[in-house]
Amino acid sequence: MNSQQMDADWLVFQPNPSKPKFVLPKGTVDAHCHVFGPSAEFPFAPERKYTPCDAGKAQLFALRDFLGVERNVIVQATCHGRDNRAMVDACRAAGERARGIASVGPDVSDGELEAMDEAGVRGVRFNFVMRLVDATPPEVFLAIAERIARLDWHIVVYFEAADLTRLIPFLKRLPTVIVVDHMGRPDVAKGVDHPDFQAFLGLMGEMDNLWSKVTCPERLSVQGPPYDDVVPFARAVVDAYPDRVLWGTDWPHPNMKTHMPDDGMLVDYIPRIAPEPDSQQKLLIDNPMRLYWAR
Ligand code: 0GY
Repeated sequence: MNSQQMDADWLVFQPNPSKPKFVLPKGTVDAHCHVFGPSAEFPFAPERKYTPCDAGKAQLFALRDFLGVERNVIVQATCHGRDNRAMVDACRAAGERARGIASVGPDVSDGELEAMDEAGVRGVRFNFVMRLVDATPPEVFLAIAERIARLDWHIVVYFEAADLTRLIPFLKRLPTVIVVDHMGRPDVAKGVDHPDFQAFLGLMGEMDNLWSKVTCPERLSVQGPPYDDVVPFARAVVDAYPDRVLWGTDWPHPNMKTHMPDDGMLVDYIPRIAPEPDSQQKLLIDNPMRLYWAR
């Protein structure tokens, strides 16, 4: 099969990121990244909402080694729909150095779940961002949640800040650890003290199974690099819940419109949101190891 043509306005990841000044501690996990294809080998799904550039496992592993990352958590990207083959292939190729998060429908078989578990998949992603996916009824997600809980997997949720209030009753019914992508995408222009972001922090206080990725300053920032306006948000989550936060690059940065981040700069952002060695150890190593590498 020929490769699929990327969208005309697609921004390609930076091929030569800067070398970070911050030296990542040994064992660091990039807990949010993706692979796209390559589409000649792993075609993008017919139901996709965007067609990206190719960004396969070889390029991901090269970035991992360049940045000084030890392990990756590869999250199924919506451009591959529920066809998890590219993500699973990358997990298998990385061996113990990668884990995966899948996207599945109600028709997934127990055998398929077990095969993914064996490849290193440890969770599913429930996506509520409608520019990326069509809506899934909550009962469908809840039925999947019950099944994957038996495998000791967890659930990653992706939603916009405006949807949090509506989703709280649903989140409270989920039986596993829940990891929220990108701090629930706060509107950083409103400031860290705004009731919307305080409600998210409050919910983490109420639900001790709720974790947050303190990822994607490049996506949330209004000011742009070096993302000063996002620092207080990530820092607030790290300070309040140091045992339930994860860091990641989000390489290859799907759907960025304003600019493409420098992955080296995203590493240099870490000490700004987790200044102490103790909080860095938890954010970069202890938390992701507990969640993804317990077995
Ligand atoms: C992210 C963000 C985005 C895309 C996806 O799976 C995806 O397509 O996750 C986005 O466009 O905001 O977390 O990578």
